[in-house]
Amino acid sequence: MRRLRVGILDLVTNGPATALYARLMNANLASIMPQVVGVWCEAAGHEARLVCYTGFEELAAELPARTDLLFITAFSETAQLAYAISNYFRERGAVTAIGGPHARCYPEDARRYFDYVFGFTDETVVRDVLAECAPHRPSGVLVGAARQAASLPGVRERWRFMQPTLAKAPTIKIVPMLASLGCPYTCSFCIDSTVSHRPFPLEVVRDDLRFLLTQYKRPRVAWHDPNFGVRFDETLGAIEEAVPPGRVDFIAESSLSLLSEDRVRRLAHNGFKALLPGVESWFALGNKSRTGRAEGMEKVRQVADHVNMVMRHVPYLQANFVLGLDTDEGDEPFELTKRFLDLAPGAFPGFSLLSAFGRAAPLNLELQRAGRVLPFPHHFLNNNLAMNVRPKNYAWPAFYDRVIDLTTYAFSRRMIGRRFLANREPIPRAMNVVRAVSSEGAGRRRYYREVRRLLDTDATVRRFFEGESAALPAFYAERVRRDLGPFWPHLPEGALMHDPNAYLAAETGAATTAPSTPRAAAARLPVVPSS
Ligand code: B12
Ligand code: SF4
Repeated sequence: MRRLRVGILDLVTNGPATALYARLMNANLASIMPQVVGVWCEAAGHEARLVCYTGFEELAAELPARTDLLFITAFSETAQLAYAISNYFRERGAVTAIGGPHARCYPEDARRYFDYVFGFTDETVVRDVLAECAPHRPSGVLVGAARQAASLPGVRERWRFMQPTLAKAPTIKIVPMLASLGCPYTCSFCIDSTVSHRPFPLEVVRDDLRFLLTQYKRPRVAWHDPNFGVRFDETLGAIEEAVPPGRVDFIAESSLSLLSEDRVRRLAHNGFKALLPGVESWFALGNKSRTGRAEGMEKVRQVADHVNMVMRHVPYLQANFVLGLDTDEGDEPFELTKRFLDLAPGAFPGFSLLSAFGRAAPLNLELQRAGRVLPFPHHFLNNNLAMNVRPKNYAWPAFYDRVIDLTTYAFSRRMIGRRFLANREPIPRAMNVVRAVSSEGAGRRRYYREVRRLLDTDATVRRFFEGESAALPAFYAERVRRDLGPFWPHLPEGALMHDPNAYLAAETGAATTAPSTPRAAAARLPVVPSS
């Protein structure tokens, strides 16, 4: 067997970062899978080195010079950087592979720039690729397991790969963990709506928590489970068995519907310090927030009461909203969100512009069929730099006016002050202020204002937004060039743009080796050259 020099690159961001919040938090946004791949590569007898790019490193200097196989983990917002780096390494003789949200959402596009594109990944799939490790050009192969893995290496095994990244976090260090994959719910906008729930063996969870107590006096853990609350009693039971109450601080994403007061009390007792429920909209998705058929102001009151109840026990809560959903029309949805902020001033609002991430969700097929998905470069697809779905009920200027108005309200001095007073503990208070005055509040408002100005003054921008022209306005191209810096010249020809309807094309018969949905892939996809 050839002992490979394997490089693993975790792209947390797509260019140099400066914001204070990024300085504090980016290293805490590292993904679990690059660490897992490192463990599997070493177990297979190869040499593995992981680099996590947080925006503060000199990336070109950090990358391993001599690499046989390079794995890159990318969100769509880091896709262009990933494509450029892949090209750079391929020119130097390496074979390249991509995994993560971008590979799952845009496999047809990613295979143009990588030799291997990973879907669901388990140890066998990685070993197959390590064994073959061959170039596949011009079109890479799609590899993946038929379903999510039943378990993944835990913190103890990943520690060697995780530690150097945690060392980059200046104050708060957050360890990423998983107790499950997939979700039993079927929210049509979600990547996990077609992925069955796979709870992990709780023995690994218990062992990891005990291990962490030997490493940190008071560890902080972020659960990356798509919906932590699903196997509530069993997982909490495992936590209670493994660690004394309150010795570990936890952060988790959970739908509000799973957070009854009894459960919230139990979470608080066990050290849960932050929860990130999705509210999404006042006119849809009531099943996620336990509001049933309630809509409009009635739903606002119910959700605010629920959030305030949670915050009586758990000190930090981020309530997530999607702006621009088809169920929204006129001022009302935005005004209702403001009323919610008045009624639940302690919650930090996380706003996302409606985005269709390729084949992430069944709903995207409908949007592509309706011709509503715009070809914004992936670089901007992070839920706020661009909205790649033309809104059903708003003209663009009116939509941006409302987004700016809501962002201004949510991050006004008055709301920052009310949020500060409504939170009790020092870290949540400080975190909320930093987020509001840094990239998320003030930064986004500035950016939205610029986009709004361009909608009036730059015809190329307006035509692109209206879907009348596919020519990328200079404003966007220039930003990618700036972010990619020394890697910009390595971005392959054509790699700035993609086919926004590739998912629909694949579903309606155009050739592809990608599974149409994760569940439709009945068997492991072999490592085969593409057509
Ligand atoms: C947990 C989570 C987070 C966490 C942790 C992020 C992280 N670095 O891992 C936090 C809260 C920090 C977060 C932030 C963001 N997130 Co997020 N997040 C999720 C969530 C809920 C779960 C993802 C997860 O970790 N699952 C566990 C892993 C193990 O499983 P998996 O993702 O299915 O991965 C499998 C394969 O893809 C493959 N794989 C994954 N990575 C790799 C890497 C390699 C090398 C290989 C070979 C294979 C491989 O193996 C896995 C097992 O089969 C998903 C939604 C969902 N339900 O999946 C959104 C999701 C991934 N997030 C999304 C987005 C947009 C964001 C943000 C940009 C939002 C924002 N504006 O802030 C940021 C980006 C943060 C960053 N740069 O790191 C999108 C991504 C869409 C896209 N195509 O880019 C998703 C899909 C949600 C959505 N809107 O649909 N997120
Ligand atoms: S949005 Fe949340 S509850 Fe709905 S399918 Fe996705 S992970 Fe599950």
